[in-house]
Amino acid sequence: MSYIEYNFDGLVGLSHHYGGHSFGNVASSANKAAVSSPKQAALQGLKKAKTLAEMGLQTGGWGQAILPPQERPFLPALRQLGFSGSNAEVIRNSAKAHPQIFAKTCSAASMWTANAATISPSLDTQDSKVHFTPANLVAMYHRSLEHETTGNILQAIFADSRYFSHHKALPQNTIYGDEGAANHTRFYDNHSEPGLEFFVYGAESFANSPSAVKPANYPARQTLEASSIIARNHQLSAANTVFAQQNPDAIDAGVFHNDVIAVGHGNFMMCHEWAFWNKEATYSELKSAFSSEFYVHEVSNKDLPIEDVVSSYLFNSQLIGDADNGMFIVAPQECADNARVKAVIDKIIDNDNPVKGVHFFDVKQSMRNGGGPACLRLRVLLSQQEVDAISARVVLDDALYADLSAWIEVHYRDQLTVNDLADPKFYEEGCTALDELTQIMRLGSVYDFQKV
Ligand code: SUG
Repeated sequence: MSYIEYNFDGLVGLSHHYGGHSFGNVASSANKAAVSSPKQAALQGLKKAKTLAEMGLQTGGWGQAILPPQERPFLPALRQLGFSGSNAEVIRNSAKAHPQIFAKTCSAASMWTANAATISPSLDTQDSKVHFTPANLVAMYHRSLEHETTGNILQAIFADSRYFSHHKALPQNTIYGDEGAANHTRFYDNHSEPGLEFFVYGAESFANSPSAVKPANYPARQTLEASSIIARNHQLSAANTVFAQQNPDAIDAGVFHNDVIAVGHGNFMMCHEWAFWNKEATYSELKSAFSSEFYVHEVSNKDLPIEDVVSSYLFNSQLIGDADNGMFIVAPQECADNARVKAVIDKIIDNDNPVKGVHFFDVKQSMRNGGGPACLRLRVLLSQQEVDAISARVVLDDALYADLSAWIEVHYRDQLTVNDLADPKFYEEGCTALDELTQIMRLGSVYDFQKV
């Protein structure tokens, strides 16, 4: 049976703003209160997805799909915090009483679908179903509001229980902090055979001795406990699963997810030398799981200081294609503008590994909140039968691209500040837009609008 990898890119939501909501994410803190452009952000992301869809179609190597945004402000959260009355009253009163909390309920962070869920393809699971676990994202309040709607969306798209198995998000506690696919990579030799699932965690919750390895300043968002539960729930075999810890110094330098410092695909991984705590053991565990060649391209801190890793987001590139036809790096434009990063990319392309070239994309609106090309997509490996079982309109073809572009042009604001979010009209605009989107994408009722 043939399998194809789909990149599900997150459509940027109408409330995209710079709230400085993510402690430990350098870009998010640095751009707090900057004026955002939700329209530009959504169009930039969609253009990247469209370009990759066309390239994938030409080579037949991969597919491209879209995940919808979530409703914001998220009124169920504000009501849970004790604000009551009509929608307009809830919005006005909460924005006045607790502007910072209110802004968090407006975050469009679900655009970074690499954090939406962890997904194991049917090739890797004991029951031969695709397994989905929405990430609880408990480390940041604004992101912890995503998992329920994310679960609704994934269940609406992958509805056929013959092929798809959905798990609940892990318990809402930092012991089980889970940030989804940003800390999960699937390596493989061949698209039609079981792969190697690689889980990277920031800390072990129950290793509380004074010598426990953990960051000193910023949170370790993913725990070993969370990754282990997911591997168990997804029915992965121990032989095809590898766990590794992030280097805590990297987290303290602003590397809040593994996908800010390492990216892997097929039989290749490129990473910075500070990516893993016990790097030699990690590399050799990965290599020994492969019967054929497994390539690791490690970039030294001398060639690329950690500050450049965080500002350029080189390792938040996507890797697309395969070893036979060549892999390509899909990098943020910021990498082309940094001479040191550019030199590193040239070296990767020249070296003995499957990478043949690079494409740069402008996703600046997202980058200013710490989200590069890889953050914006969730990888789902599917057989043709599984693709055929999807009834929602999510695969990005010319017609869906045209409909989504027109929808963005009509409903999105050119500019948005945090103050604009407190206008009840903004919420109403969002509900109207998302109602229309559910029709365009044939999603059913995935949102929780409160029409009072
Ligand atoms: O969780 N930024 C996101 C960025 C997520 C990037 N994802 C991956 N690396 N996979 C985060 O920190 C900032 C929102 C704000 O400050 O307005 C934010 O949530």
